[in-house]
Amino acid sequence: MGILNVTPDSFSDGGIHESPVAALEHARRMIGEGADLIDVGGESTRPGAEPVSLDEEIRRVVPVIRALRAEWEGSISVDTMKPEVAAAAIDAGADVVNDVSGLRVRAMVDLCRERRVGVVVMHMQGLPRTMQLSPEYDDVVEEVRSFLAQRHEELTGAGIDPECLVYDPGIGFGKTLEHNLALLRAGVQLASQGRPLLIGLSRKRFIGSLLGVEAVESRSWPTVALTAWTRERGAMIHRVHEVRPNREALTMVEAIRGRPTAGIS
Ligand code: HH2
Repeated sequence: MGILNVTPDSFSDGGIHESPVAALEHARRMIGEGADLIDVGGESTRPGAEPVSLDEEIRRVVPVIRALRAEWEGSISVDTMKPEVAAAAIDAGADVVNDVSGLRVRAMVDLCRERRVGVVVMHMQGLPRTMQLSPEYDDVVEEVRSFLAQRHEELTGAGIDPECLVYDPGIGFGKTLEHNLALLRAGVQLASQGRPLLIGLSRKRFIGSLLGVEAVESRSWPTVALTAWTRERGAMIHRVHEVRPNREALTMVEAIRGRPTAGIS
């Protein structure tokens, strides 16, 4: 999953792909490098980020999704917590909703069921503005696992096809360094009911903490190493900024595992 942030303030690539033309170019590059899925986001969820208005978020993501859909048949997800944005994105051609709040809003559940889109259900403690102030768990692995399992029951109970669901522990979303490491260690145990596990760790802050360096650019190679590691721990979808090196790492892992590498060039 290649990340396409159409935002002025994302932590890693804010402002770079803000115009629709630049965004589309970046999407094409990631597809050329082997992305199967492009995740378009119009609101930064970095710790402390200010919320964006509905109209502004729609204005950012819809033109990019429409233009990308016109030239590409792969999967396009919209990274949003707002059902109105998700609806506009689906009308424009998105076929997956990536909701970092885990579909807390009932209208989002109804929309995903009615439009029968794929859904990424992520765990987050709190909300982006405050989530890193003092994250606390008794047992982070058990709490995230049981939250995702409970969401599975609730969402399928509300009529969402289980085949549409993907789960994500939400690395960095209301988690300390130790929490993130525990979740990465747990791997596939976190995914509910055998549904695929998605991991988003690309260039995140915990990597900088472990290395003792601040620069976001210095987090790229460790991201690639962790992509290979998390694949071994059962992750099936890897949300990354830099597609080529991560795709190459996955090609190596799949070759060693002896699995077919269909779609990996
Ligand atoms: N991480 C970010 C945003 N969306 N979605 C899922 N499912 N999982 C994640 O781990 C995840 C996510 C944060 O990364 P990024 O999009 O690069 O930054 P920002 O939120 O500042 O735009």
